[in-house]
Amino acid sequence: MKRLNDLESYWMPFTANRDFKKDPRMVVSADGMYYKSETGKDILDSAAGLWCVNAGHNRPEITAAISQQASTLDYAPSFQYGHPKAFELASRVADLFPKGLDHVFFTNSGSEAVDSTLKIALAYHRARGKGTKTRLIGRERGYHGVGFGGISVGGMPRNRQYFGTLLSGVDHISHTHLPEKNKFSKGSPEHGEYLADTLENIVALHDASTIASVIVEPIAGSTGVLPPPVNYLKRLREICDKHDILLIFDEVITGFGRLGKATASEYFGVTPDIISCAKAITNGIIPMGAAVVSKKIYDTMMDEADMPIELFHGYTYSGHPIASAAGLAALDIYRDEDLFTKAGKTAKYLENVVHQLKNDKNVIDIRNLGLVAAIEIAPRPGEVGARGYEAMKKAWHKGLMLRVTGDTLAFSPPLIAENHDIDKIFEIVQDVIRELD
Ligand code: PXG
Repeated sequence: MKRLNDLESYWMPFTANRDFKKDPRMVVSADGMYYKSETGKDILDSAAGLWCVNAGHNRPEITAAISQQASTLDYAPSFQYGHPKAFELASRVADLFPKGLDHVFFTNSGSEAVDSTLKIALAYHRARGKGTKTRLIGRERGYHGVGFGGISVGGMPRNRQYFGTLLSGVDHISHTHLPEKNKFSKGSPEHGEYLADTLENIVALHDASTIASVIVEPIAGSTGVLPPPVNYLKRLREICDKHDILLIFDEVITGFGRLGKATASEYFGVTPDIISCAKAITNGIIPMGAAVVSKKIYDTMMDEADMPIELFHGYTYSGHPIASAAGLAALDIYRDEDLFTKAGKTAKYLENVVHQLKNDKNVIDIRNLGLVAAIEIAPRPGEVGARGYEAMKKAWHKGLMLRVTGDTLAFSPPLIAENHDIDKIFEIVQDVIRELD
């Protein structure tokens, strides 16, 4: 197929632009578990796009809802005016999310959702007369998007090092990766609960009276899939409670069924004070995110804020009508097809299949939880990330869309994946791994 434009103008995000443009991996359509490439080849999607297309591609129910909405109410201002679908979607999300997390602040991405959680945490403490609680705590190896708030509390060095001094007053608890003790664990690793106590060190250093919140991904995704150690999140919750620190779970990848439940919070039985979410809220079809907050936070803001506008924050497209319509249609599919439960069942199959690659060439660790898995390949000496990158390119030529982070291959297939799809993904991956030198 002839391309109508050249490839120069588009500066692609998180992409090796020069290399891509020499040998592009271009998709032109998608359906179910598959993309179609520009040359007509079927490409199996092992990553649900970028962890967002949970109900699979090209769902007619969602496209119909979008089209209907676009021709009825294309846009409505989100400041001082409302439209019914945003309220309806907020109620539906609140209903799905853990009890007590009842209020939904809409954004357009995960990065904005994260930054909104941080701002809400600060504004909440101030509203309740604890305005000294301003420090934002994140975790090493965390990924919280690319806004300045998100990269400040985030802990992936390359996402931070090029961008100046970031926010001040930020600190990080320890990551939970203990490969010596935990490698090839199935599900949550046994060792590492004690690493939650690194929050106590931070409290000892800065004093709780200066700390607003701690944000973590319940399962660290972008850094290479690190499921939390057994009891770790519960322990973190206890320490936050002890010191009056808000606990924020960044559920941008875990929200809407990835672990077999609506949220990771539900899966682990640990309820934070705020959850950020995005991606699968609309099945990825149109951008949307949200900060979902506790009744305690919302009520405090409503009761204590001294201005008629309680929170000086929001986006032109918060609760956009078309995104709201897409969100409602996506949630209907999740419910009607019981997709979260399906994902929970397929997760067991995935665990079994992925760990069969344990003895393959250069495989140094395999991790999994829910419908998420990772295979870590030993880095080629002096060339960290090269094998991962080559694996991604080889997989494309074999008909597989594969996400890599460094030398870790990460899997997050759509929740509609059948066991035979899982088999196919790992047949191709095994081929790829065997070809890597
Ligand atoms: N928080 C978390 C936990 C995320 O995983 C974001 C925030 C930011 O969301 P937006 O919508 O602003 O991109 C994310 C995004 C990958 C990968 O393959 C992960 C993300 C995005 C792209 C690729 O690891 N997560």
